[in-house]
Amino acid sequence: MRKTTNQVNRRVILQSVITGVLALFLPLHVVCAAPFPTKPNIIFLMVDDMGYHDLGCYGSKTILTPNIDKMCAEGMKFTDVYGGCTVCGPSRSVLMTGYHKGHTPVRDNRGGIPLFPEDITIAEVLKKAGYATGGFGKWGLGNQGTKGAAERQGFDTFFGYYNQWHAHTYYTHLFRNSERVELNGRYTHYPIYEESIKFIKANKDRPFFCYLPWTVPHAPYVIPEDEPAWQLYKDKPWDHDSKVAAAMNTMVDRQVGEIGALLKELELDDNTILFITSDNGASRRFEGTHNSCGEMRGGKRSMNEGGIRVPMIVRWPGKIKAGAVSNLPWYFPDVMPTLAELAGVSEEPPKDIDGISVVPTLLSKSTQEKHAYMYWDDSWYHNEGLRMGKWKAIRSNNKFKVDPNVEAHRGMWKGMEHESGKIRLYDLSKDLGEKKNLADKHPEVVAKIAELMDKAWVKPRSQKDGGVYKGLN
Ligand SMILES: [Ca+2]
Repeated sequence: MRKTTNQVNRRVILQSVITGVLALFLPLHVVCAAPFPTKPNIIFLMVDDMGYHDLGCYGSKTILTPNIDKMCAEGMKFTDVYGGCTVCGPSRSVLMTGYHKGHTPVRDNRGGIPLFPEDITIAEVLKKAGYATGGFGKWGLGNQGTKGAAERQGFDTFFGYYNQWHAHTYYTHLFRNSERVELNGRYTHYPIYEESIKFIKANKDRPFFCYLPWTVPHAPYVIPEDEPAWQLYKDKPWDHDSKVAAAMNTMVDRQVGEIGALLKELELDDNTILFITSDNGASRRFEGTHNSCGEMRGGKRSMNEGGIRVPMIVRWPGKIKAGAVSNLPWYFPDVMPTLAELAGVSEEPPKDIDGISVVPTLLSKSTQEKHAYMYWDDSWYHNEGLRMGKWKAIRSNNKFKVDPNVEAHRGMWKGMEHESGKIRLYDLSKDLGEKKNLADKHPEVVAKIAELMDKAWVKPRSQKDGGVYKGLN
């Protein structure tokens, strides 16, 4: 790692002094436990509803993402990473808490269901490790002013949408630490991006966690007429939404390039680990234009691969091997223990979380612990999903009878495939499209998976809204 700049040197000196002082009071093994001499900055970019195949480096033929493709070539590309859920809110709950969808506090997607004070978030874990914590985009885990609000869940500052339904418009007001901010007609993504940049600059001399749950390319498909990315697509012979979705992704790509340039300018590049992912599968497959889910079946809200498998790029110059590709299956519960290990506080996350740190894989070590299985459920289709090695199983509508609010959604999805309680089984090594149900051929695998699914899901606490949010105010 380069330590040639004043900024980095100051930080190293400061941390050495702190470590030295701590060494006077702590047992030797505690002082030696920090795996990285300088705590890396962490930028976690999670765009919204972007499909697995919507980046050039993941096979897109129509969407231009040269900056992200370059980041991918300079870092590690994961082929088998999954979001926390099929939809926005619960996926964020899984990400923030390290508990999978059968355990995490926020299970439904109505937007205002809050985290509680006793819930431990990634931001709280990193704050304890001395990180500045900032979030910019869509929170979705508690309305402004509630105990679930981001600034009461470990973030020094949060700017953006608190209730995710508010994020269904790009011309509105936003909130900063629960205080309303008028934007006077600006496209919301611009100030969200600008605040992200300000946070990085303001915290260049100390470790920071910059959480970027940006709302694009989530619907509605609107973008300013003078946005440079729009100029690249506005005359394409595609339907309007295909053009705007492409422009939204290319806009993100430009901004990723700008963040990369800023990190170099601030001489933070070598000491910053950057994650790029999406919160769930593509909301629209854009068949015939972008083919956002490729050969995978389903999309957002589906328990098939198209609904939960997401791109994941991790870049850390000098630490992560450039151009590496990993097929390790992992998912959002793993982010908390991974970031905790990077920050040198592996003991901070609750002991019973479902995640496993993937730091050994990031550093190309052979000591990676693997999941016996990964589990999801959704609260809308009442499907459960489980991946165990090559096997992927989906069970429909087995036991979600508890919450009358959830029950109310059921009518919205009449006509869906609901073979109540029956497991469908697919071999992902041969059938990524989940077309051939092998359940009848492998009853022993099905029985094992049914047992795992039964154990993985516990009844959620109340999924009621926080009670403060009224419309968009
Ligand atoms: Ca989403």
